[in-house]
Amino acid sequence: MVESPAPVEHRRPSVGDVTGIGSLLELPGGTFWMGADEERYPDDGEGPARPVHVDRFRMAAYAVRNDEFARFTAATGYVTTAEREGWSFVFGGLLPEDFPPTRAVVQAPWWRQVLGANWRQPEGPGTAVDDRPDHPVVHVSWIDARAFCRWAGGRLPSEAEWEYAARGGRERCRYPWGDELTPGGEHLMNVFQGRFPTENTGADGFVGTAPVHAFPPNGFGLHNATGNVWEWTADRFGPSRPGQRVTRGGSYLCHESYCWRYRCAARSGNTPDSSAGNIGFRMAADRP
Ligand SMILES: [Cu+2]
Repeated sequence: MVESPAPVEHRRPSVGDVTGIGSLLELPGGTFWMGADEERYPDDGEGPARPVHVDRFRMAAYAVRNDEFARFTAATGYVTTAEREGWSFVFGGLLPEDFPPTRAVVQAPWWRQVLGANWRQPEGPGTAVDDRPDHPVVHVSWIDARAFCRWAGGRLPSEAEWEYAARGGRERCRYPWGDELTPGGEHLMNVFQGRFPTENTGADGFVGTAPVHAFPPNGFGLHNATGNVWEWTADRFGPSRPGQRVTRGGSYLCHESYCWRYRCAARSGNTPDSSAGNIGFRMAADRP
């Protein structure tokens, strides 16, 4: 018996341009509790929870979609880092059984270095995004994300802005809707179900990426702040990971057994020229 989830309080601010690129919401800003005191990943720097102020700003309701990124590259001729370098990281579980041998990441063998993988061909040559225009663009580096935002008249969110927006006005919760992963048994984001990394049941409806508007929005109107794809932010990770930029939100590959980072406070990072099939971004902008 699946009960409907507890109603989520919708304090949706005035919606800006919901049809344009990034569908920007106008967020009021204020002081919120950033971070968490969860102790599972002390090196990530999630804690301690502390009050942080953000000024009013605009934040996209969705991650940038494939069709939006296509408009950018068509207009500018922009070539992404993965296209220039000729490869990107693809989750092995998304490749066909007879896929030619690839190099794997030693500490994380489910990540395969696939020649020809990029945002146009997310699982390598022969794949395409024609059937997923409304899915988040992936295989984009921080450099690519910044270039898109500049073209579209926005910018990447700061890490604090990202978390403030992801929380949607709720205080000190793990997830944008509360503390329970699947309230009443209902899936509210796209993460990994099954036994990571070999058995992906897709119980939430998705094995790979989901459309950016899948699942109900949070209290500010953001969809898929947690889950689906990691999102680049403007900020540097800090001294423990020199040179890296912060990513937030976790992805369709997060599973409690291995990467419990599909929480509002969770942090990760990567070098600005890195790309993978589970990293995208969401655009922010100043308020006029
Ligand atoms: Cu993860």
